[in-house]
Amino acid sequence: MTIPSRTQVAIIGGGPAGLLLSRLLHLDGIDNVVLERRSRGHVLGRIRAGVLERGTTDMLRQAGVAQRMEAEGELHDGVELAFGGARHRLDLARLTGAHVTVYGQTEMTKDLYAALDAAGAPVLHEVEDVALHGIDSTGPHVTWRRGDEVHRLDCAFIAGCDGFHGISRQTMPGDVLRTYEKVYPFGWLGVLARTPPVNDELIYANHAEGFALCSMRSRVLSRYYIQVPITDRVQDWPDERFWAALRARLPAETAARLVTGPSIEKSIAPLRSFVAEPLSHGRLFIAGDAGHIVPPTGAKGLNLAASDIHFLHRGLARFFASDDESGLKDYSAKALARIWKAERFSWHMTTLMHRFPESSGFDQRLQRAELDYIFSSEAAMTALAENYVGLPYE
Ligand code: FAS
Ligand code: PHB
Repeated sequence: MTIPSRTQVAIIGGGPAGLLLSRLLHLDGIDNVVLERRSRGHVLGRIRAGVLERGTTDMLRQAGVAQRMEAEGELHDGVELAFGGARHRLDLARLTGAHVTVYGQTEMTKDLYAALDAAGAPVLHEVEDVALHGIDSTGPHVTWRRGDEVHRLDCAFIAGCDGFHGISRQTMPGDVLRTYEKVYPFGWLGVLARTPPVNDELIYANHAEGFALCSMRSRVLSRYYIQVPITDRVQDWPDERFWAALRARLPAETAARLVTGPSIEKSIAPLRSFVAEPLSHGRLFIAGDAGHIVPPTGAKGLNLAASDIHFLHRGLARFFASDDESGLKDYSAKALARIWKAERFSWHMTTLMHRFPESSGFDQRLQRAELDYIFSSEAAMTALAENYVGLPYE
């Protein structure tokens, strides 16, 4: 592939945010180049999110990459919370008229790559030492290295879609950027296994031993998580120990149905809440994990990347169509308004469902009282359900 020296939008990061933006811009005839640090195999080897909000599935349809999701994804009209030895179903469809779609982030990323490849879109992998220049000018550029060769890409805008550890947020001027963070005193140990899921719908479990989540990728591929101390390492958790801990945190009749098997992926993810403000400066626009992180308890991380791209794509499309900068000027405020609501929901679900090391008997009674209240109140169930299926973008 010839490496372009000029484009309209340089996109840093070839994860869901960067790929979705690239695809939407190409459909509008707006030139762009994706610069991804890792190999494609590495990007596709990551096991991450599994639940798509209605807004995200709409974005994938708009991007013309929803065919496989429509065929293979599962529509879930409900989700369950387990506590006090019993399961309680939240009827998403009855309460909100909406559902969520279970379709792995890995599959979504594959679909986006396939569409970009089919269109011959420039996605450059294994680029090193990406640096952003001139973001305060009307002609920024990006440099990077491949082996001994240094490259330069001139552009009109830079989209920083390079995740929490990327370079884009770091390029924001220190006197402009403000960050807000909360780190949780535990992590999630996740296991992927070729076993039938224990339940048709997801189960989020609050238990004295700690939080657990039963999810899936298909009828034959299960995804499970348990809360573990942040100091734990994957090698501390052989499969047998993991399955025993998961069983102990589920209601007895559910645990009895659990089908175990060898883990095909096992990893520990730390939990944090994080927001960077503003999400734009000059010609640099930040989207997805580059700008915010949520604890996965609310299944919002990937879905927030999609809503950021909704606002950023609209602003860029409006600019290139009619020189109208209004969408770009209000990108940060629009995106942050929705981000903070999802941060609140994700923080709330995390504090409601996990056992905090320093929690007192009083704290644990409060958790139980709130869970009992939720399932005794139509208003409380509706509030939980509308956040879980995804708040409107505007
Ligand atoms: P991503 O991090 O996915 O993509 C950023 C890309 O930029 C990466 O491919 C990276 O290699 C590249 N990059 C980084 N620095 C670069 C540089 N300097 N130059 C070029 N490229 C660079 N969300 C959920 O909803 N549910 C979950 O269960 C869940 N589990 C998660 C588990 C883990 C371990 C992590 C890290 C995240 C998890 N998330 C989950 C959140 C996750 O799904 C993100 O929200 C989602 O990947 C966001 O997509 P992007 O913003 O594209 O960021
Ligand atoms: C997953 O299937 O990976 C998943 C589902 C829901 C969550 C987090 C992770 O809240």
